Amino acid sequence: MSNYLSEHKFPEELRTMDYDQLELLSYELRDFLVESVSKTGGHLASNLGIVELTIALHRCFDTPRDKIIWDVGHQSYVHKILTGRMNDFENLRKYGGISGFPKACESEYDVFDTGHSSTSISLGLGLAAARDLNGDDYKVVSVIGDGAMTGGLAYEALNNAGSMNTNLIVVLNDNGMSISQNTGGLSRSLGRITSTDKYVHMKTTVKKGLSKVPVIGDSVISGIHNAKEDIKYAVIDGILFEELGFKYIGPVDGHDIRELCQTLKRAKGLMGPVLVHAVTQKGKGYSKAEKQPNVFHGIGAFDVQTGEPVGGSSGASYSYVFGDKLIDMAYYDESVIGISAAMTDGVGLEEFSKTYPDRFFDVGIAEAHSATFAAGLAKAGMRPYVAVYSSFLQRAYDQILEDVCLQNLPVTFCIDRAGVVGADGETHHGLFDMAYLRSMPNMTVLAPKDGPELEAMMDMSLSIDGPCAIRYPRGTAADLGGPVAETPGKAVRLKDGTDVDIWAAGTMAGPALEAAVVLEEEGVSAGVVNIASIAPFDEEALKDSTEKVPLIVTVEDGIVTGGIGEHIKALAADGAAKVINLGWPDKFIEHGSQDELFRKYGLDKDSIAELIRNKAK
Ligand SMILES: Cc1ncc(C[n+]2csc(CCOP(=O)(O)OP(=O)(O)O)c2C)c(N)n1
Repeated sequence: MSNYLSEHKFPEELRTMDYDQLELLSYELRDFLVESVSKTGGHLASNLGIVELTIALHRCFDTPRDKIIWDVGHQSYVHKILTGRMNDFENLRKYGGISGFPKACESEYDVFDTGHSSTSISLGLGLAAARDLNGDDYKVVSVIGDGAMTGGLAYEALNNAGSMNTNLIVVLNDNGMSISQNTGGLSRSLGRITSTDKYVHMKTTVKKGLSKVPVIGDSVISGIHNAKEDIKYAVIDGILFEELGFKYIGPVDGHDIRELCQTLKRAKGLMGPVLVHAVTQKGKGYSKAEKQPNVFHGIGAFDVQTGEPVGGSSGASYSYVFGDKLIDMAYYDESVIGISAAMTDGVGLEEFSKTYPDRFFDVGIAEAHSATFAAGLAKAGMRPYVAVYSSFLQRAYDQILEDVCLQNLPVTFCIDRAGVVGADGETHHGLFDMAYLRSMPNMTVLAPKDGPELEAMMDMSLSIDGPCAIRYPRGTAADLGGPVAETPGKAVRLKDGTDVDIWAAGTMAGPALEAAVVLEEEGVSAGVVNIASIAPFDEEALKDSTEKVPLIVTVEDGIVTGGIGEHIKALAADGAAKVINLGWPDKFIEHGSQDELFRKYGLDKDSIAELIRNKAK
């Protein structure tokens, strides 16, 4: 068994190793990835699929002088291992440990902090344009998956790059998968290219040819490769990328380091924008991940032998409660439609997509389009439910405002992963939705305190003749008991108190109620109000509250700036009650478990109780 990973200095020594050694290194990397991610959790399948491509990129390019930009960045583990961070993997995605995404503060090899899809070509093109203006000559390589290529921003960048004639290399890592099976016309077209008899035949012919050459020099390979390119140009008519102004090279076997290196070398020598199409297998080398690449896309700790999860939470998640309820609603109402932007599983719509395939749409990684598409459906009488993670919905700000709210169309946004999400960190926390949605005219914004209230609010959404958003967090759905909201615009009192009222948004009602119990035992009488309806807001109930108690504490799992707490403070400004806002501060919140972050930022029950204990005296 080789031991290159611990004995060599990377990425420098990749450039002096021979191809046999590099192949052995790829086995070591896969072993390490499986072992390591089985303990910490993380994005396994995408990284298993990109081992050879990462080796080839760092071998062929002079990193960090040359810039590699990883789209989304979830597939950057191999890159991190090969750029000096192997020993940090035991703390991958943990509080204080390395991030699961590229982070410029971690390494000079990480060019941008990424996490949201389809940005790499724009980022690369910007770098390349600045390089040209500055008279520099480094290379810029954007590595983008076929899933990320379904995002509109990627096309805007391709279109722009095609007319700029700057040197930019785009490597398309095509594994046929987004998180689930990839969707759309481009995916179909790529599939056609890689499944043609000619491509399969060429691949085997060239491989056989290579194996017959006893000592393979670079010039021999180049010769074969060029011939191969010529055939491909001839067989693939009107390829989209060529039409857009790119030189297209491919498809190449993304697990053949030699072929990859030859191709990248060729791409480096070409002028203008070049697209290298590499075909890879998601989950490669670990049979469980090869069979279920969607399950191993992002996974918690698991048993390597069985592939089964270890630990983790039990009980139905909010995503599940949402998906199950939507199936129910669709049964009684034929206008109910489910929409996902490439997150069918994650948002809990898997079962819906099978039960009502005609009324389900996976639109690709295209959140902006999902909102406007839903507007079209609603205009024609449908009741679309767009299920989307909070942080990804940021992509659709303008579409929600202009295409949904301005027309007052009954589109419901079911906003999953609202609040801090934990290990995925800055790019994935959903902290801004309340702040930007509650200011949109016509928009009703609801936040359930628990699972039963989520179901009640979904029923409520059908009675709202306009845009609606329901936000709920990552994790197991709570059941706090007590009354649930029945009408938009109404808050729900969960507990009476005389010293303080805690106004809690959504699931923050849980820690608020717990804090109230702790305080009660200490002789502080704390009431709890579930805000429930962020917009419209129940001003009457607030007026009652400010007249009864001297202190109001607002708690929200969202950014304080522009949030509901600030609104409450403004409304109560003329009254006698003092208002204190709790929520996330005005900065990007790091990764760590949800519990750790709630504790650190004073949003767990103990911190809420302590603050009130000090202020209510
Ligand atoms: C704007 C946005 N929407 C959704 C996601 C969630 N997401 C992360 S990776 C991924 C699939 C990416 O597929 P692909 O680019 O083909 O990479 P692969 O994992 O297949 O290598 C999705 C949908 C995201 N990161 N950003």
